Amino acid sequence: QVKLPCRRNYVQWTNSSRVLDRWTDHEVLKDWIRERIALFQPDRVHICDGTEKEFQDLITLQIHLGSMIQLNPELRPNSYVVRSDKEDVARLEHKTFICSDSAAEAGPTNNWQDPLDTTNRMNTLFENSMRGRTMYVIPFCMGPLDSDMSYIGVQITDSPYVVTSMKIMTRMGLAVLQKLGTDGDFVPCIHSVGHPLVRGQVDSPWPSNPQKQVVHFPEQRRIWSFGSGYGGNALLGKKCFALRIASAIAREEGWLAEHMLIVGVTNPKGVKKYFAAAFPSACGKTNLSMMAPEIDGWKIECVGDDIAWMRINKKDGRLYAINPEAGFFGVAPGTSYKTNPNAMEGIKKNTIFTNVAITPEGDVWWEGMSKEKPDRLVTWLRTQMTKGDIEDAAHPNARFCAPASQCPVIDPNWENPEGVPISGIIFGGRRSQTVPLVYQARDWQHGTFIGSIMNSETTAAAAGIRGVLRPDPFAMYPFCGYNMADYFSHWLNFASLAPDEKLLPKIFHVNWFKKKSNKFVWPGFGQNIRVLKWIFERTDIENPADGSVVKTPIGYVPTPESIDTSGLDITTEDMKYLLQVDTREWRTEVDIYREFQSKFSKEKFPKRLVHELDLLAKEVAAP
Ligand code: GTP
Ligand code: SPV
Ligand code: MN
Repeated sequence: QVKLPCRRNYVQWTNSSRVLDRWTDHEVLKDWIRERIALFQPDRVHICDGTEKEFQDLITLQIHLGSMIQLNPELRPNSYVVRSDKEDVARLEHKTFICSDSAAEAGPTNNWQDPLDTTNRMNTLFENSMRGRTMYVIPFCMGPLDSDMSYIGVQITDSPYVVTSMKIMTRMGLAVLQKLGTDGDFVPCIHSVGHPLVRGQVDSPWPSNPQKQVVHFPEQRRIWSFGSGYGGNALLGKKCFALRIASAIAREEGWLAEHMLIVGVTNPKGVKKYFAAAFPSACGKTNLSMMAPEIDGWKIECVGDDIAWMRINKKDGRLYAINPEAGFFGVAPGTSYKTNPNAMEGIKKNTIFTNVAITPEGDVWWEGMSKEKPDRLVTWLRTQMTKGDIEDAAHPNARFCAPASQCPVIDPNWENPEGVPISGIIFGGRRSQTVPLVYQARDWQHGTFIGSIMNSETTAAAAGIRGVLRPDPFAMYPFCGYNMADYFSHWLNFASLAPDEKLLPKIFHVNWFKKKSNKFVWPGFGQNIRVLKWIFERTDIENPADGSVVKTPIGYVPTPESIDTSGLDITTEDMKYLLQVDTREWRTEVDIYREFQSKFSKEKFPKRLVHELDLLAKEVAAP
């Protein structure tokens, strides 16, 4: 039945009686799949068609394997919990590599390895790595199927958890094979949990391998990931493709692939504008993108919560953005009906939860979900706890994975093949000190500088210590697929792609996380609309120096009166604190930025950003 050049003769086709040839006439794709089968030696091969039946079959399989638990269908229909291995809970930045031809092309912010050595090493790791397992082939499209801005990938994986997650996070299956045709381009993505099974061996509920690594070849546009099953390491369409590989493609083709949410904001007069915002991992993108605004008359609609692909539209010369994803892979802890009601509504059904706690009723729980803790629960580490001693019930990077279409405030244009026009770009970070609630850049170059000097306190989204300040320019430090000096130049030069710089979005910076006595001063969440309102109105003003702003060394900061705080319980003193620019603190900042800039080669690093830093240093210098 199977005419594949495999060493083993019992490759079965469980998905369909048809063989590879009947699935596609794409010879390059078929050759690639055949080579992978020969290397990985899976017991079965399954080409994913993307149907609901296939999804349900794979869910049933995971339940049977003991790796997935079905939640109470009356409380949370078609929803499941998966608990990972203790060592496999977040992105692994020190095991993520950019294998460009030279180390200089990867740049000082990436881990580089020689592409040839790495290919050889990965070939050895992957040899026979799928023995005893099914190899799934997932054709997927990043972006709406009918968009010129979309790109196709094909992921091979031996994890049914990955397949069901990819079904939620991307457009996948037969429709993508059709779009690919006989010679369409695709990014080949390979993933194995690296845990082959011998006959009779009982599988682990979360198979993985200690030799975890996530490897990117930007020139060849391919991705290899081994050993980890966690989201960012295993759902290769997301950070690996849509950011690391796509950023390299975008640089070549003159567009932008960014770690940004996309949100539609409508004012009480009915005027609507879209904004894109880059905050580092676990710093508030999902929350801002679907926020329930706390001032009357304003409306928020969500286009995307994590990644934006943006290019200049030839028709009107403005910057347009699409969300390449089809689902949300969001941080669960802290998500509640108080902080993010739209996320809570959007995960009521058809959701896969990872590393959350389970209540006796068969529902989920995590820290911050409700004021009252449940009487009893089973933690993500599978231990029983009772009310008094409930602690670390969910992992701080526990996630929900839900279709975007279920979000009650999903934007009517979220799948528009042309994307949505962007009026403002907002940078932000987690800064307990120094950085004001909001400020505006003077122009595109200054805005690029503001993106380039972002620093943020580390979170649970990546393995390692939390709460340490580190550079995260454009929230892209872990995701830029090439030298960040070139990335900055790309941003600077991008202005010349617009027919007129005036058509480009205005650039802002926000910080929801400023602290006093170890407590957040700004209420955040739905109250962030007050800052969005100021930003919204600022985008109508052609010259940022006009209007009620204070010109400061870092840019234009709102006067305290120009932020609408009506009905908000916040003191004038706190507002002053949130908006202050303390030159002494900024002198320390300047030192941090200098140190960061010094990591790059002088020839590569854009002079315009050195100039901006010199300017800032001069303005904040001690009198
Ligand atoms: P990734 O998916 O990792 O890229 O993260 P994200 O940027 O989408 O972060 P998300 O919105 O999931 O927020 C992460 C954490 O920050 C959650 O625990 C939120 O509850 C918390 N958070 C979000 N917005 C705010 C805010 O305005 N104020 C405060 N204090 N916390 C917030
Ligand atoms: C992030 O870490 O920025 C995420 C989650 O959005 S992951 O998919 O793991 O990258
Ligand atoms: Mn992210």
